[in-house]
Amino acid sequence: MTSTLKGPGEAKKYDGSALRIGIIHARWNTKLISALLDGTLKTLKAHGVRDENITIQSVPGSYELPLAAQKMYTASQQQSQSSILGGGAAGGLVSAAQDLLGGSTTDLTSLPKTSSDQGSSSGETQKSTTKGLQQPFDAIVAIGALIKGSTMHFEYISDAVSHGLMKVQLETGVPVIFGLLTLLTEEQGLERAGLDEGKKMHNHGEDWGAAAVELGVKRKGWGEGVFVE
Ligand code: DLZ
Repeated sequence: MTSTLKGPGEAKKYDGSALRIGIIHARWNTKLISALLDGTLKTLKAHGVRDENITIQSVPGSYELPLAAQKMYTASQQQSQSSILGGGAAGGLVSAAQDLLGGSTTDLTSLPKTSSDQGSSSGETQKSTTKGLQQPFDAIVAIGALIKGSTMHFEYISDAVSHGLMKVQLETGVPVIFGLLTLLTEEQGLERAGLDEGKKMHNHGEDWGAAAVELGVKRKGWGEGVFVE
């Protein structure tokens, strides 16, 4: 990564091996999204986050990101509670109660849930793997790329999604990493996804993966009254 004035500075390397991370990404502007997703995964893994502890889901466009992030978090809590109670009838009761109290999560729980979800249309469902951590997500990365067109669409969606993601993280208390590019031109997107010929910038997904690990580790500390630096 080149050193410039702008940017988060040299990140301390946090240990992500005890973290469970959710990634929600839009499918609009797929070329950018897939590079940004790769960048995010690269740094998550470089920080020790294991494959089986990363759950990836997709939604059509960025507008869907806040709701999906919120519901993914609820689903991860549901999985965690079911696993504590050993699943089966008790787990089923917990799920049913959460459905009544927290609104239905049926839409997301009926979709694939692990990093093997790459837009399968088979409707195949996957429960939390027994290999992976059974805790709720420690951080969620929301990835999207909005490109300005000739109408006000871009302004409305950028604003709604930014506020929506902030609301989700403050209401759930789980860090939601802001992986939304709000682009005036396609070229800006290629640069920020590390895809431009001149390699003007690095892949911003790499920053998002590192931010997810740092916030995941710090939040665990805060929960225990410890300030991890
Ligand atoms: C409709 C639309 C447009 C025009 N542009 C984008 C975009 O640049 N990036 C993006 O992520 N999504 C776009 N969308 C789709 C909306 O986010 C949303 O999926 C639809 O309006 C359906 O709610």
